[in-house]
Formats: sequence, structure tokens, C-alpha cells
Amino acid sequence: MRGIELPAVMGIVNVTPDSFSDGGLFLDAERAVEHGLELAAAGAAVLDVGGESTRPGARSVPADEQRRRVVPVIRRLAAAAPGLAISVDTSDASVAAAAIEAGATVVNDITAGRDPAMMPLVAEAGAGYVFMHMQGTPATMQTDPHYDDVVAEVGAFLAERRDAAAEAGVAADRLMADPGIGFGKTAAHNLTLLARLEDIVRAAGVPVLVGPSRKGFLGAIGGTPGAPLPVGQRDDGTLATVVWALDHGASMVRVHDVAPAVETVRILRAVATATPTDPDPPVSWRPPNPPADAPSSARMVAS
Ligand code: PMM
Repeated sequence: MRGIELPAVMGIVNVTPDSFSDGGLFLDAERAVEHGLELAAAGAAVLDVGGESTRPGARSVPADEQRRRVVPVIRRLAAAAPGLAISVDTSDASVAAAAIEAGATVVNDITAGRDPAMMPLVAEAGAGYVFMHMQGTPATMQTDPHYDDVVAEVGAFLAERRDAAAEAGVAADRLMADPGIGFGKTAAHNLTLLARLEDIVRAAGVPVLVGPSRKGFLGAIGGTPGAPLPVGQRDDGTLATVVWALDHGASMVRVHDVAPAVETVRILRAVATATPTDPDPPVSWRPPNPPADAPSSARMVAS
């Protein structure tokens, strides 16, 4: 995405009283700003400021209430950290317009343009645009999600929305697609989308953002039947998915716990750019060459 070096980490700043992970801790604008600056210091390239909880079962928040929550936070963050990219997590074009006026440069739209005014607004403002796949609405999406082929359907949706955004005048280098982990998907759907992320990246045709942070499927995997892992214990699982996603084509991850994700980007970059003939490798340790008769898996790891 123009102006942001990829891969990168997007830090989550929820300004809501009922987000499933922050529990309303950052409703107070002052504390939200403080939290955002901490995430920026930890290496977040983008801060995603949202005033509407989108957890399963959540009802939508009126636009004026969203504006009341996010605008002061965005204004203060933009003043405190010039050069930091700020996105607004909203599907309402009037909220996006107010956020852009306050200093946001990216719109994160989990409905990928259900508000018909959204894409033209983003195009007119020259803002970045994250468009996400969701089946249903947050209020209903986890009732009974169904796909014949989740990878094909999500991929086709993202390609169609990319073309719609281009048609509306959003520049290609302003676009980012998101398969919408947890939005109208079972744990199996989420895992399949991660497993086949490279197919999603190919279908989307633009950089892809993945948002697995602390989501329900991690709780289901980490817990026992009927007793999912609590939200506060899902950061290790989140990190596993962050490593996977970045190694399988994701250009950005959206997370609560920024520092480990930033470290992951750094390490993966070092690994990816290390070559056996590099006179000045970015890492000080290289695996030894395996013996010729080593099993093929060992050769793969060390080559
Ligand atoms: N997830 C949430 C909210 N906004 N936006 C994008 N682009 N992708 C996501 O996966 C996503 C999102 C829900 O998580 P939160 O309530 O913890 O922010």
C-alpha cells in the first residue's frame, strides 16, 4: 500500500465499551491515544481506530456515536505521531469522512463497500482502502455460516470488490484485501483460509491483510470441547497464525499484541533475504550444510 513498507503490522485501537478483547478499557479517548502511541512505539506501521465492536452478536453503533468515539482519538494520534498511518475501522462513509478530516489516511471497511458512498469517498480523498469479506452481519454472521468452497468464494468476492473499488476510482496501490477471519466463518473455514492463503492472495490481486488476533477459532483449538481458551490466553496462538500468514503471502497482520508481530516481520525478512553467498548476511548464524545423505526434510530446512 502506497507509503507503507510491506510487510507491516497494524495495531488495534478499539474505542468501544464492549470489544471482546479490550473490555472497554480504552473507551476513554485519553487512554486510547496512550495505547495507540504504545503500539506505535512497539513498531506498528498503522493504527486501526474503531468505534464499533464487530464481535459475533454485536449490534451496529450509530454513525454519530462512532464519530464521537473515534474522531478525537484520531485527531490526537495524528498530531502526536505525524507520519504514522492511521486507519479508521468503519463501514459508514460519514464516519470515514470525519476520520479522514481528522487525520486518518486509510479506511478499513469490513463490509467492503455495502455503504454505496464509501468507495467514491475513499477515491475522492485519495485514502487507502482495506476491503474485507464477511458473510452476513456481525449480529448474525456466526449463526450458521455455510460455503460450498470457502477459498473460491472468498477469493471471487475479493476480486469482485477490488474491481468495484478500481471502478469507483480508488488507485490500485491504495488497495488491500482481507479474507475476514472470524466473520461468518466456522473454525474450519478460518483454518482453511489460512491453509490456502496463497490462493487468496492470488485471487485478490492486491496485498492481503489478515486479522486472526485473539479470535474464537484460536480459543477452540487451544481449549477443550465446551471450554475454549479465554481471550486473554490467545496471544501465543495469534503469533503462530501471524508467522504462518506472513510466510504464506500476507502483507499485513492486524493484531492487539504488536511487538511479537513486529519481531516476526523482522526475523522473516532476515531469513528471506539470507543467501549462502551473501558476504554481509543480515543474520550472524547460518545452518550448516547438511550431509548429502541427509533425509530430504533436513536438506529442505538447511538449504
Ligand atoms: N477484525 C475485527 C475488526 N476489524 N478489520 C479487518 N480488516 N480485519 C479483521 O480481521 C478485523 C477487522 C474484530 O476484532 P477486534 O474486535 O478485536 O478488533
